[in-house]
Amino acid sequence: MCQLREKEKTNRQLREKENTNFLIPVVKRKKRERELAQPHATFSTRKELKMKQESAFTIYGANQHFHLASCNFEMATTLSEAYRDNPLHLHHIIPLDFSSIRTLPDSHAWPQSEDDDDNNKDNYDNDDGPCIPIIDLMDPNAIELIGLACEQWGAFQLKNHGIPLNVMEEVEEEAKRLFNLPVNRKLKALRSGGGATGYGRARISPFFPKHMWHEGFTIMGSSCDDAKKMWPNDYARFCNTMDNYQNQMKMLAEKLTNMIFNLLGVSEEQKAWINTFPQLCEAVQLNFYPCCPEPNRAMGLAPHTDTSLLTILHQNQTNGLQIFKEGAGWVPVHPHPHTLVVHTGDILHILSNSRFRCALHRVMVNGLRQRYSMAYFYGPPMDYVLSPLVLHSLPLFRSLSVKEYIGIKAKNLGGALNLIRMLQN
Ligand SMILES: O=C(O)CCC(=O)C(=O)O
Repeated sequence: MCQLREKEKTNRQLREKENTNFLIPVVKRKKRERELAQPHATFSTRKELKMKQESAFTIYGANQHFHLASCNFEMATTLSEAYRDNPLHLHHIIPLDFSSIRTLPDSHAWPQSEDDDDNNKDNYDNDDGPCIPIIDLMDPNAIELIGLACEQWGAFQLKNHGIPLNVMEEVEEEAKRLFNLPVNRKLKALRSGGGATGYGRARISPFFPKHMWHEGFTIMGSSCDDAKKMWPNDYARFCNTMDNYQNQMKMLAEKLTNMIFNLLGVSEEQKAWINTFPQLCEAVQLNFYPCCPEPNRAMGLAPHTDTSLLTILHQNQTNGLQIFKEGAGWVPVHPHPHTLVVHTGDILHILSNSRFRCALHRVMVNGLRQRYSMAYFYGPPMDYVLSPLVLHSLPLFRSLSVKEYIGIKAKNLGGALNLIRMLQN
């Protein structure tokens, strides 16, 4: 009996650790939840208020935040399946027309979090303090350095990665071309309520009480159908650029995965899926953070971890990305020319039996500069069974397919990792 209680206690502690809401501590959060539950506190217009009342979402209980970003056509279908019972309301899909906004609407004004009391949002681009490692892929010790960065941070910056400069310049240019389109053109490629691809707010939007200062565009497989809707006569440039970017990123992701798996001691058989194209889960996410009239009260992208195995991110030369590090708070990831950011996602966290962190990250916005980022999400096929690959201790997670894990995340919002965590002996 005692042992059982001890087990329950350990599990509870583990869950609590994992469930830490990095945005707002519990007591404060409860108070804010009550405040935010007042519709007028969140939504400025009657229409928005009505939408909120109609919405079936209960967003205030969300603990660990995540990003449902991954995969190709099959994945898009699965995500739609996962959301069929909870289709998003239009106000969680259609972004604000930022070009016409001069003041921060209440719907986009975020409460200050306690983490920011120490590490003030004002200082998010200050240069002092810790920062994620910058690793040279040509360094003879690159594998060890990457392993260390994944253990300590769940993220690193990568230089000499081999992605040609023109590929990065072109994808940035096309992302700018897309987000600079008039709203009515972008809305032609609007994501559907249960859909995963196209133009819209961040897919994590319903899990937060406030809206983000952000527009996104998600690609899984070919982007041509959506591109044709926005540029009926001139879509090829966009599609080709996105295909090229995706292919280049895939090669890099494969290389990094091989390196990481070698470091973990994963067998050839266990990593055979790496070459199973086209069933891989991969996606490109274009992000735009317009200049904001009150950047300190707004949030570009709320804290989340990626579902992927690895995420590779190109950011334009505008600050904003931050990674949460225990003991240090929110740490800025300053852009360096020709350098990519790599995050480890939930899947690598599971496969490494918690050895590697999944980086909790968010994006702050800027009063003067627009930020663009292009994320590539990479992971094993949908039917791949996730379970810790190399065990020096008991497995911390039960086995389940990628598809099942995505379903758990979709239905339970946060805390998905806790739901697959095994009891400790
Ligand atoms: O814009 C960024 O730097 C972060 C993007 C991101 O986290 C995402 O797309 O999931």
